[in-house]
Amino acid sequence: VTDALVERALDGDRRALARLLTVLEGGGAPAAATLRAVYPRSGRAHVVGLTGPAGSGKSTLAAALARYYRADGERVAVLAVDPTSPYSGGALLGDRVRMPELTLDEGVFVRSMASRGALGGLAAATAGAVAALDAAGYGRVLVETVGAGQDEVAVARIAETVVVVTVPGLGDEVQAFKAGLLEIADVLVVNKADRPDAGAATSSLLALQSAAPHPAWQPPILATIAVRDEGVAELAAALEDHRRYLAASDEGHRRALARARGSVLAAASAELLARVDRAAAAPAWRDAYEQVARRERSPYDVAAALVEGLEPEAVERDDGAALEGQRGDR
Ligand SMILES: Nc1nc2c(ncn2[C@@H]2O[C@H](COP(=O)(O)OP(=O)(O)OP(=O)(O)O)[C@@H](O)[C@H]2O)c(=O)[nH]1
Ligand SMILES: [Mg+2]
Repeated sequence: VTDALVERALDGDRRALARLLTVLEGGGAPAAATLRAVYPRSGRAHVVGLTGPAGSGKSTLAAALARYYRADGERVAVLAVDPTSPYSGGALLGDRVRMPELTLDEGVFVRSMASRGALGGLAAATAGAVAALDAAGYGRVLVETVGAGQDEVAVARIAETVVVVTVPGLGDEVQAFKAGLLEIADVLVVNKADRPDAGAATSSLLALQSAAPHPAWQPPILATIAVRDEGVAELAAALEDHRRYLAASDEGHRRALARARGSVLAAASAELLARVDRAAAAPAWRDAYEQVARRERSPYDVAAALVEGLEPEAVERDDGAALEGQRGDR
């Protein structure tokens, strides 16, 4: 990665930015070097996560929000992250189809990411991509993720403001939120409000919410019809309210620290996994696998030996000494 590529990308060259995101997606030392250049110049964008069940209308809503912000002259990036798919090509196509007018707009940048290439590092890669888009001057960065598993929640937590998009008629609304979706929601959206059972969905969310009231910020519950741009202005206003709330309270700082910790953890996990992967591929371990296959050794024991023997240093580091004083900290 050249400094020139970073400069061009942050200067508004969209092809350079696309290449930068590919580098970040790939992980490893090139991604680390890129992020080092980009990170100090990020921190201005409002990063909004859109998550929820498959097909609830997240992409449609992201497009509607993008149009709304564009009408105000703001620059918008949409990052569609699919933790369930190893391929990013298909998702990108889908988003293109739904956002034809936006892909012609120089003020909008749409990108899909999948777990391909980022070995266990989707959250790390996403955080890097968000930083790059932010540094490139996209004032609104919308991050779409499907689902409610651990990876999805980890990705959603990259955002400052998390919107959980649900739809009427999911059946047991409680089921859908079990995995912690409700806990991470800053704004709740009942999309497809053109459906007859939209009122019931809103009521059940309200009931759930009153069972666990949040003292400082009660996530608003909004109805939208994304396909008709209905409720989008109200959603944008709620996002702005939440951003102001974060800025005016300790919560903003607390969350920034939690995000910092989360992104360090994600990067550390990806790095460790890459090291383990490299080590496990070494011919020296072949005998050990034979022994495991013959049930002479347990996978755990071989794993312990593998971890024990990990190369101490794989990635060029900026400042190793900075970690010295942190040892006692859990
Ligand atoms: N009736 C109705 N349909 C909608 C609305 N919003 C989105 N849809 C439709 O719902 C379908 C799914 O919308 P998407 O925006 O792709 O949903 P998504 O949540 O991004 O889907 P995944 O990314 O696959 O999880 C599309 O056919 C949309 O046209 C709405 O407000 N009302
Ligand atoms: Mg989508």
